[in-house]
Amino acid sequence: MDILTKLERGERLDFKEALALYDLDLFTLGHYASMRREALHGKKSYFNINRHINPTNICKDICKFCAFSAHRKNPNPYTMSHQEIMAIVEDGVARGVKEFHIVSAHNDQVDLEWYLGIFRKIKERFPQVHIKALTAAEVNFLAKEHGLQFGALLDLMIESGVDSMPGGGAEIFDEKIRAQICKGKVSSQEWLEIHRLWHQRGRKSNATMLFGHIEERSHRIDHILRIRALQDETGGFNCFIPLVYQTQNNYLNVPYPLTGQEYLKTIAIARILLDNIPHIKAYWASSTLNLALVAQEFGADDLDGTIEQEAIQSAAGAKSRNGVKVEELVHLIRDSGFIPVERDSLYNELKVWT
Ligand code: V47
Repeated sequence: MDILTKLERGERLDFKEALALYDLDLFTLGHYASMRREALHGKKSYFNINRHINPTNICKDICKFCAFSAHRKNPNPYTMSHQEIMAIVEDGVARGVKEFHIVSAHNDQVDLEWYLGIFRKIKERFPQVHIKALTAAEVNFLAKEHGLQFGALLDLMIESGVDSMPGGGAEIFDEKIRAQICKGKVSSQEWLEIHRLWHQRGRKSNATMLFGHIEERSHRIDHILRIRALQDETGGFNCFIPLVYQTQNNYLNVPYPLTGQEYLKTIAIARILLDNIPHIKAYWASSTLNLALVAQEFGADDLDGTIEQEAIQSAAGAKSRNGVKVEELVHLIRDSGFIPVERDSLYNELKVWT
């Protein structure tokens, strides 16, 4: 059976068929991705009112793509005190922030209690807020640094107040590419195992893919299919997030950024292949807001949120440092023909903005 017939029938594609999707023209891909998006979500586009906090940039690992961690190209190491973090949280909650997205570097100069105490203090003061924290790369680092099994650390995170896990640290699962861009960091197998264990605890998480650097299309397909396989097993992923590699201030020499066309094709292919993951996020901090809005026509149904302070993409060149105002995000979603739906971190609908 040819691929178009399979797409028409909504059937699952294998690796070879999935790779061949890239040879279809953008609008054909957009058509099939939109069919899936609309069947799941209609014209709704989700966002949340969130605040990113990056409590430290001191990192034991050196990923070649990273401009956030304190290294020779970015020599400004910092580690926030719990007091500083709580001041940000107090201010955010007072203005309506409902989710704190907390991602750090792999800091061996602070103890485990410094990491976990952040969550406990936030939850003691504001039990209602959602904490999305610690990527699988951080979990891997902390577990090894402090002699814990992954499961034991995940239990400590839950006891301390972490609600869900962000999707970072996945990068590209292909082991050869991984060895070139982030040698020594969490392996692909470990990343998947940490999310498996998290899902087995009844918790939700996201999955990212960093692309537009030295990987090939086949590596992206391999990555997406490994996520699909784990989702078949656990059902614990809420959303998939293709992150566009930002080219500045890091050690990967990639002269040209990814094209808009390649981004949209990848969003559409992810929507088509991931028949078991409810949401595809166009993370505007890495794609630009403009392209994220277009991505709504190619399968994306989630635009992340207001973010307020973005440090990882912007360190590498993205224009996302100051987040986006909720009114602007709503206006942009509405004016691009979609329905802005404020969601909580687990995708329960909070408010349809009119
Ligand atoms: O894993 C680092 C990426 C990720 C660069 O779960 C870069 O909702 C582009 O976890 N160019 C961390 N990307 C961010 C993360 C995240 C972000 C948004 C939403 C969610 C979610 C999670 O940032 C890392 C890495 O892939 N990153 N450097 C760069 N130069």
